[in-house]
Amino acid sequence: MESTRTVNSVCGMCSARCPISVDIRNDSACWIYGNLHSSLQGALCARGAAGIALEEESDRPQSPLLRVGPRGSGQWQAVSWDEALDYVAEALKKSLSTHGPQSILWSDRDGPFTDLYRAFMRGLGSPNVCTHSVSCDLNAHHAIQSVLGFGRGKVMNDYAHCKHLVLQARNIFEALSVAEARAVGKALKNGCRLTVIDVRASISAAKADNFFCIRPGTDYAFNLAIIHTLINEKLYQQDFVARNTVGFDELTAFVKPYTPAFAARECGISAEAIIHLAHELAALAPQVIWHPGWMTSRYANSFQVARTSILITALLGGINVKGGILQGNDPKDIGRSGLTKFSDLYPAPKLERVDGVGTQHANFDAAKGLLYKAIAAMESGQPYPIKAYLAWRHDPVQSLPDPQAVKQALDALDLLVSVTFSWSDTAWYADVILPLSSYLSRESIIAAKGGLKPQFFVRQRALEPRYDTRADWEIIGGLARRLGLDKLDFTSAQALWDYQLQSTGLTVEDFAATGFVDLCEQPHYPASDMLHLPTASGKIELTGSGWQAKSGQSLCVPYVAPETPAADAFRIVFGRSALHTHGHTMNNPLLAEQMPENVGWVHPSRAAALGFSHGQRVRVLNACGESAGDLQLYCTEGIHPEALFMVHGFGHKLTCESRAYGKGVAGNMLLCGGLDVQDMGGGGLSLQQHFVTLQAMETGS
Ligand SMILES: Nc1nc2c(c(=O)[nH]1)N[C@H]1C(S)=C(S)[C@@H](COP(=O)(O)OP(=O)(O)OC[C@H]3O[C@@H](n4cnc5c(=O)[nH]c(N)nc54)[C@H](O)[C@@H]3O)O[C@H]1N2
Ligand SMILES: Nc1nc2c(c(=O)[nH]1)N[C@H]1C(S)=C(S)[C@@H](COP(=O)(O)OP(=O)(O)OC[C@H]3O[C@@H](n4cnc5c(=O)[nH]c(N)nc54)[C@H](O)[C@@H]3O)O[C@H]1N2
Ligand code: SF4
Ligand SMILES: [Mo]
Repeated sequence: MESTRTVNSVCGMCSARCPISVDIRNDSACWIYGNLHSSLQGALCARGAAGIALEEESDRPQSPLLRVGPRGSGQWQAVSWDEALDYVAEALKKSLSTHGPQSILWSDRDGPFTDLYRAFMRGLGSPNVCTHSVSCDLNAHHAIQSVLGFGRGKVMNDYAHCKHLVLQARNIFEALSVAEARAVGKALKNGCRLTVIDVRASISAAKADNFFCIRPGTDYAFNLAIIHTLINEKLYQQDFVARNTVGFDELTAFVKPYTPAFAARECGISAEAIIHLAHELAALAPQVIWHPGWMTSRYANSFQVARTSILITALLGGINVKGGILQGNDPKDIGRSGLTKFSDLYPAPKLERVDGVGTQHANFDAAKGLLYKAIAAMESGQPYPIKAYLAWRHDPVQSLPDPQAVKQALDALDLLVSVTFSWSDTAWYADVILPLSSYLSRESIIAAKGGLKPQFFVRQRALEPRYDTRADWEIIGGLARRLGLDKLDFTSAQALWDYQLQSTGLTVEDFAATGFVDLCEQPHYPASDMLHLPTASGKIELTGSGWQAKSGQSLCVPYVAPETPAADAFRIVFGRSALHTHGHTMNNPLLAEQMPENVGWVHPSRAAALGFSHGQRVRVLNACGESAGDLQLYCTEGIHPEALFMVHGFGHKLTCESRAYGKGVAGNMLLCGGLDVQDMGGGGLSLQQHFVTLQAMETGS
């Protein structure tokens, strides 16, 4: 019998990218666990453990595929890598010569492994790189930038020293990053208080000292009332605010009308409870974190909800202090050299972006982009046409609202390429599928993680690919070679890593023992409590003065009450389950067994009034009266009566996904016209500004 060997690598089942160790026997993975050298100490979530099932899964594209029937017909021809890459390279050359480099669009899921992709797009000369962020964290990202000058990726929540954590629309114990959930779990054991503000009783709510079941869409009123109370009752950290903030007087005047009594009427939470929370927070300040949220593409005011959450932490003195929100360190902040970037191999394109980021939207981050605007340009040709689109590790058809509208725009393309390891609605609609090896059978570029202890980490190839699939760098290299971008044609992973490490004093052997290299021994906290932030003033900008100077729009935006659903309607509300990642684990044999479909959470009083009961199957209709499929009702007192909650990612309609096919409801089908429903404060989509109705299923249907 062959002995077991262990490879340290990086989980790829979600974007948290936990450090893992993989035990391998007889060329197969037999066990995956959290890297013992890391803070995970062996721990992993259910999805991480189900990585072996993904590897062994045969319901996935097994070789490059070229579309032979109409788009979306599912008629494919299996081809060799040379044929597929030749096809894509020729089509890209045609776009370049006929419509210019700016006609090529790229989107991906962002994160630490994207530098090579960015270099490829720079090499082509296109400025049009977008991420999934418009449907995820863009509002929080821009909100943090408007107050603190740095973005979401640099935020470090110092849970270890925090004394009161507030989670508002943030479900840390189900919408997981294992290290973060463990850090919060440990903090709670050590006495940290937890307040959860949610529209339903999540697992995080079950662990809370205070749980506020808030009326959906009214969080902004709640936060303004907390700010009002902190200021009015002088509960804020006066020295800290005087030294480190600008805009206090303007903020004070703005929040004046937003009393706890006002918020109580909006949110359905008593004024006394709001005042009590403000006092509780002030008593433990400055070791307080009001989490600014993650999935914040929910409402027309989600940018303001995230912005006011940072303001509350700031008023309590919790910025850049132990136990609060810190600006994570880059290698250079602690005197170390960073990785050499692939994107430095080519100059940044000077052409204007198709989505207006940097011009019309001067404040918005070009590293994220506004994907829905790029998609609109496919159809309108304005400000210029987009003709080729590479969706890399991204399923825009399933993750953006209104799949029909997205597909209609995609129809205007000359080329749609999907690079993916699983089937997805976008892959199904593509002209070419380039199948990526699963994360256990590919290596990735070395990645840098900022934080109190910055780190480099590497994904090693634990196994050889089971099918005719390739690693990212092999696919980029193959395209680069054909397009004359020789600098990106790396012949081995070793060559790729050597390039990145050239000025760090490290070699890839330094990663062998643990899979990562810590760049300092001890956590690096700021040396002084005098802040030097990357804002225009260098201070915390309470009214977003620097942001406003660029956009010309005040950030003191009045609260607008959300619409109340009609008597037969519910506001659609989304979230995650700890057992699935978005839309790409529903067909995983182990996870499908644990959670085969989503259910619709509704309040029993609403169900009863409409004649429905717990466990009944109902059809869910969008506001245009179209059916998105059917699901089972889960009646619980633990949800606000206005809301219908479902876990995102189900309702797959691809027959090639044998386990996921036809199970549950796809949320994006419920968002008709949703590509045009946005929060232009932060640029994110408003996926919960939509209502749905329920219909009884006819017997036998
Ligand atoms: N209605 C509704 N819509 C939503 C949400 C919601 O709650 N409700 N949530 C939103 C949120 S927060 C997000 S982040 C998005 C997620 O939306 P997406 O980013 O589109 O979701 P995923 O399913 O994670 O990944 C998309 C595709 O990438 C492939 N993939 C995954 N990992 C990798 C990888 O490492 N490399 C490559 N090449 N491919 C990979 C998968 O096979 C999958 O087909 O959806 C958003 N859309
Ligand atoms: N298991 C698992 N973990 C994941 C992911 C995954 O797919 N699966 N995806 C990762 C990604 S990309 C993201 S963006 C994060 C998302 O992380 P989170 O944003 O924390 O996750 P969600 O479950 O989308 O939403 C959190 C909570 O917001 C609540 N909520 C909805 N509407 C409102 C409202 O109006 N007010 C308030 N106060 N609460 C509301 C929901 O009920 C839900 O419990 O999770 C990450 N981690
Ligand atoms: S949270 Fe779970 S699925 Fe995501 S990277 Fe970590 S172990 Fe993998
Ligand atoms: Mo997300």
